[in-house]
Amino acid sequence: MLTLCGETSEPIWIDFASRITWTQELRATVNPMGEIPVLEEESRKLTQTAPILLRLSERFDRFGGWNEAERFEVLRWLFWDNQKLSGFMASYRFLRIFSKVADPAVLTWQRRRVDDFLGILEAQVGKRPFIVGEESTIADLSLCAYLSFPADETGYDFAETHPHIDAWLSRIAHLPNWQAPYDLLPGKRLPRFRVGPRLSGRFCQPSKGGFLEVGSYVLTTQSGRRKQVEMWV
Ligand SMILES: N[C@@H](CCC(=O)N[C@@H](CS)C(=O)NCC(=O)O)C(=O)O
Repeated sequence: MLTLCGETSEPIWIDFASRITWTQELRATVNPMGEIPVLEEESRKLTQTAPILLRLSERFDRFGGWNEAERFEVLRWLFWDNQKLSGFMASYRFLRIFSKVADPAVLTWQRRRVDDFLGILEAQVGKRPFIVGEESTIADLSLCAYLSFPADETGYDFAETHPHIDAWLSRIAHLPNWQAPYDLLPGKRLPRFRVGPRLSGRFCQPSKGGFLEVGSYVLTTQSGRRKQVEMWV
């Protein structure tokens, strides 16, 4: 939102993967709700994306809708997104991509819920260019957030499964100053490997399926010898 408004901001990387949001220190000093994102504004720390978006929309007089009916729609979709689409998509992506202990039954259940929510979004953006009408609003920015990650992270190839969502995401990506998440956010994309390094002519699969991460692995060669390898991108 700040970037779309032509504003500069300084991103601060935090070690989310190490569960920093679970620490008392973060809750005492940054956000008692134990969540990111946080927008620091003149030493005030603002949290929860929907009120942050509303505040920025008011401040910059952008993306807020043109009349009362549109502003009501913006609120309606923001609330829906927080509870439903982004709410589920965020944890689905996290469990699917980053968790080593994701229960397949939970993933299946989440996927079914996300499928349903995407169907609702597909119908909405099939009828109008943006969520509430002809122009983009913060409802679009909220709803597109988790859908703007690469397909191997979302688990959806929208061009195949949801052509209206795909076209809507493309309209958003063409807004002046738009930047995709990995161009905007600090930190590195987690490297993921569908197959590991070749050893003795074989591909090494991670023991429980899923993806290998950079680090140190013990591999067993065809001759049965164990070998320590480091994996880098
Ligand atoms: N409703 C919140 C959701 C924020 C949220 O869930 N953030 C995740 C990271 S994307 C988080 O901090 N999770 C920490 C946790 O669940 O322990 C918002 O819109 O800001």
